[in-house]
Amino acid sequence: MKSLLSVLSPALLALTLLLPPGLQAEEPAPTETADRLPRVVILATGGTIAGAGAGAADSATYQAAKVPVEQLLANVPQLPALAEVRGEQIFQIASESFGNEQLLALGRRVAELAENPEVDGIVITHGTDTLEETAYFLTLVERTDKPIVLVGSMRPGTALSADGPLNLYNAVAVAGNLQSRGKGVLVTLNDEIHSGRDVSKALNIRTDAFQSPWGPLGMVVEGKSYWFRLPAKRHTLNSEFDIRQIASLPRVDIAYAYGNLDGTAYRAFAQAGARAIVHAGTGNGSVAAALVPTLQALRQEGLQIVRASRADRGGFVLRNAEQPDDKYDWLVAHDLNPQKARILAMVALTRTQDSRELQRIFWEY
Ligand code: DAS
Repeated sequence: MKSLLSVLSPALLALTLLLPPGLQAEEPAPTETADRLPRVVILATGGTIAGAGAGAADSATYQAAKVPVEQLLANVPQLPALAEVRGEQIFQIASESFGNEQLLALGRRVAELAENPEVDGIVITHGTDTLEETAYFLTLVERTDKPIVLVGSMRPGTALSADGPLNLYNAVAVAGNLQSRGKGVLVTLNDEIHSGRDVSKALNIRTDAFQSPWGPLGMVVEGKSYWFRLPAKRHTLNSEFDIRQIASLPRVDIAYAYGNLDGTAYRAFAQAGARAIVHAGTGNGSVAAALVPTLQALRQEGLQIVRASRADRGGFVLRNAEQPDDKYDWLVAHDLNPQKARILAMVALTRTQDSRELQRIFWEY
């Protein structure tokens, strides 16, 4: 059924939006475009959402990356009512096996689809383990305002109360919704809409696994989106990075801090060719006194040192607080968790080696 909005002329529609909230016409339907269903492409990469277990009670024992994209679409027969959807199987892997080459290949395909005037939105089905890293990478490098929505699931489709089909339905609804445009790369799971920048997998065996330290952007219920926040950091069309200009990504590693830590891992990463090391520090990204000389030496050799925090449930690493970052020429990851800091460091290093420029980038993205 077409709602009132779909027959309103744009001028009249604009007029209704000027009315006080109580008098506005009803909220735009979830997937309505001017005169047709939206066209959404689903890029399938694998993961649990494409997983299969031996029996319905096997909600945690299964094999990821088994079900092809055609079957994923067939398992949600309600999709054609939301959008004209078609699927592409770009990979079939568990996402813990994503490497830089997968990020680049996926990013290039997304950019091609986003440039296609016949495509209104893109959904990426993805394993949950590194979904947050892919989502942030695409946030940084996709120069489009079209919705790009990543979706996964915590249970395989063969399990009782599988969460994948409804997650996929919601992802297509969000990707086809005009209101989703310009809000950056999005992640939908468990009825929530998260920013691809903020969200991370906070729990490893529950359907409410994905959380954002600053909260979700909104919710999607029965295919309708409800927005409550907007991203505050630069993304997509407002980014200075572009996947079409990135031929390769430099090596950046993460060293996890704990009591009794020494410089072994850092020197090994440097030996392996790392251009930056993210220090997943205790508390405010703290660096043990015994480790400082190693990090200073590595900085002298040209590596960038990025202080992040292993305490990544919200908050941010303060520059020049307990560590003299200006004196040591170190960077701070701001509120990014270590794995997201690594993604930004890789992308930023494709553009600049200058510490001040790199720190600006960490403040802005
Ligand atoms: N191994 C996990 C992955 O592919 C399965 C999942 O949770 O999606 O990320």
